[in-house]
Amino acid sequence: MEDIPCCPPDIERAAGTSGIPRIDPRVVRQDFPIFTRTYRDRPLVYLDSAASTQKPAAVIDAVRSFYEEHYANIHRGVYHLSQIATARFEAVREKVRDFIHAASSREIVFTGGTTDGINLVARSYARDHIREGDEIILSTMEHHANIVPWQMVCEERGARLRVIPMTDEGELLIDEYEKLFGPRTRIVAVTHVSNALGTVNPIRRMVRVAHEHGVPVLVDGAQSVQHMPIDVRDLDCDFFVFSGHKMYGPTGVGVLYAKSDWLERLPPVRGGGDMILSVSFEKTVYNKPPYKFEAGTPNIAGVIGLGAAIDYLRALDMRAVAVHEHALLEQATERMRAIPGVRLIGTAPERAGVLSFMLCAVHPHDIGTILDQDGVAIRAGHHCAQPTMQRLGIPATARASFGVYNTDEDIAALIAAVEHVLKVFS
Ligand code: 7TS
Repeated sequence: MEDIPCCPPDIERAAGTSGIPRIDPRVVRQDFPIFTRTYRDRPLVYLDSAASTQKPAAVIDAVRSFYEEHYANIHRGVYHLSQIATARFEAVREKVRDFIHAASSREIVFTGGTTDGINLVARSYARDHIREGDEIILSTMEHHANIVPWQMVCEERGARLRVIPMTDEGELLIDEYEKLFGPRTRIVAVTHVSNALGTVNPIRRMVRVAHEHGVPVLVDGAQSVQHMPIDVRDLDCDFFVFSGHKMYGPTGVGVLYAKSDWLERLPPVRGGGDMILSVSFEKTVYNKPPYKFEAGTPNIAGVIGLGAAIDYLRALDMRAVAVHEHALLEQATERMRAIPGVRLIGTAPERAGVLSFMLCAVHPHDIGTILDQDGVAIRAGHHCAQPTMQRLGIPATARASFGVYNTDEDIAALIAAVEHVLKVFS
């Protein structure tokens, strides 16, 4: 199998940047209608792509034209229009498979997003695999979406969480991770990239360790799939989840990838239409995967938009996306580090997409508010990662996060706005 490097420094080491097309964000911006508008009488400086990315015209148009020209419910119509809608919907399943290098499109389940995918796995897996006294391994840097569903399972089953510790810089302690495994460990659920710190975790290695103990791994790819090439077979994870809206697609749609034998073995958690082969009051026979997990009418137009987002990213080339965003992150990190009074939060050597920071004596919400007045949109808060904040002993951070459309000027605007905040509070 082609060995796909999975984080930007890997990509540069493996290929140089020679065979990789270069992204010109000024050209890319022209694909995004929102950047033709001004915001507070200036060009929009959008540095909150980790929360949600803006949408290219290709995605907006795909959704609109689907509704205008091809719309019908899927998997049920004998009429031509429904068959076209079904074919387009199923073509996206194959696109997703190809994008993340899954072995089969039967391993691709459409969900409502990352949160939905994690809840699905937690509930389905728990039914036959988690008992009283069992253990679930998570990391300190998980988003609440990869904590709370497991906590709910623990409450229901009498199981408990074991947490991988991390350094002050935001790196997981892999030796400590290895020590957490025991006879009661049932699953590992870990984020690929931290949304609060930007840390890229060594997933391949973590999966290898878990598999040596016979334990499956769920990877939260919400903050990785839009920043770097993903090869789920190379990662060898059992489950991989992500959201459409963070990768230039619509809201309300996402993907659960699972190795096919898991999808065969795991029970569905939502019952209804489409997930069955036959129903009687005596007995229901479930459909085969992935349909077994897709009860009811799905977000058909959302899936179509997700397909357009994948086409868009593929045309840019995910290696190019990784190199471009890595360069932005390096530049922003260096320039922020040079400002007295700035404290960077999350300084692991391998990072992607996110720059978290604090300014001495200024609450992150005040940073966010003043930056907004300067036309710079960032997020301030705990980023739905309260345990990460607790570990670092801070209430919140200000966070700039990057996408394919961000430019050097965006970084310059961020730096100028941060200097403005420091002046206001000096
Ligand atoms: N996991 C990670 C790592 C995330 O960053 C997020 C959302 C989720 C799960 C949940 O994704 P959803 O699409 O189901 O909501 N993260 C963020 C963020 O960083 N700012 O706003 C949402």
